[in-house]
Amino acid sequence: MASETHVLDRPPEGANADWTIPQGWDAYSAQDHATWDTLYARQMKLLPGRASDAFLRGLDALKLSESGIPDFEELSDRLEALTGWRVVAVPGLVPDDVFFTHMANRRFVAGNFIRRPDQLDYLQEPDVFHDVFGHVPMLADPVFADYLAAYGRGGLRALELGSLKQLARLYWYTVEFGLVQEPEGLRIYGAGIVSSASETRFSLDDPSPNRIMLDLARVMRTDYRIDDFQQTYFVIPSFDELLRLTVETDFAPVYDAIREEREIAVDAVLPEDEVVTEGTQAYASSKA
Ligand code: HBI
Ligand code: FE
Repeated sequence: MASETHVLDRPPEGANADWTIPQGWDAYSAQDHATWDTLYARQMKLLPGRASDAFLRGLDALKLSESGIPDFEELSDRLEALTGWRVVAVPGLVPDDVFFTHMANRRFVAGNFIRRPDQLDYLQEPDVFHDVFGHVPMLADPVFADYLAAYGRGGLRALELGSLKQLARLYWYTVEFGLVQEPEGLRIYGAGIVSSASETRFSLDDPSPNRIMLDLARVMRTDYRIDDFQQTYFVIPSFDELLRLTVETDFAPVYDAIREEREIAVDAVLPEDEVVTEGTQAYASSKA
């Protein structure tokens, strides 16, 4: 959900040098908690049978079903006992090096604000519902938790190599908008999808988008949309495979190889793609 325009270049008033702030749980209004409960109830009507097993197990393990916006300290104590991750509050999008340093140290940065009741369906910046309901349950899964920590380390390296744009696409098409194959069929694990009622349906049920098996170099060349449904979703066979890919790949030569190649359009299907479903792109052309 990173929209570059909103990233400040220094910690705002009152924030620590690492951009963390107190969550301010006592300051949430009854309306804030009610907004969380409304969003939670709406997603839980949709997600059983659509979200990955790991996501649903994470919701239970972290007791996110309890009412109201979670207290990050209590949530982090449960999460840390499972996979060593903690959730830290930040005022909004943080700079890349800050983001990746926290991630490499198993600290997930989460906005402490929640959307207004009139923004239930969409907001540009990640709020506490996108960050905590969308991202945090997957961090209770040991394999995915290792993947995201490895991604954080990879992000710091990509910064040094000037290849962050390519690596950000891997994040986008996995952590934000990823699908995974399970015995009963495709399931959602991407935070941007599980936290959105409309995209939860669209990503699995709509004939419009492509669904293509993830190939690392292919994803890192593929553009993405930050302001509308994805026109292509990438599918992984398992989280074990995603972790293996990330840990076993030396990214530097991949960055060099794809730097010479053209970017791939959001709706493209290539001859070498392992296609699960080729989309009609009817949604995208209806919006054009
Ligand atoms: N990238 N640099 C940067 N900073 C962020 O805060 C950030 C990001 N990428 C994705 C992202 N935040 C969102 O996924 C949050 O939900 C974490
Ligand atoms: Fe996000």
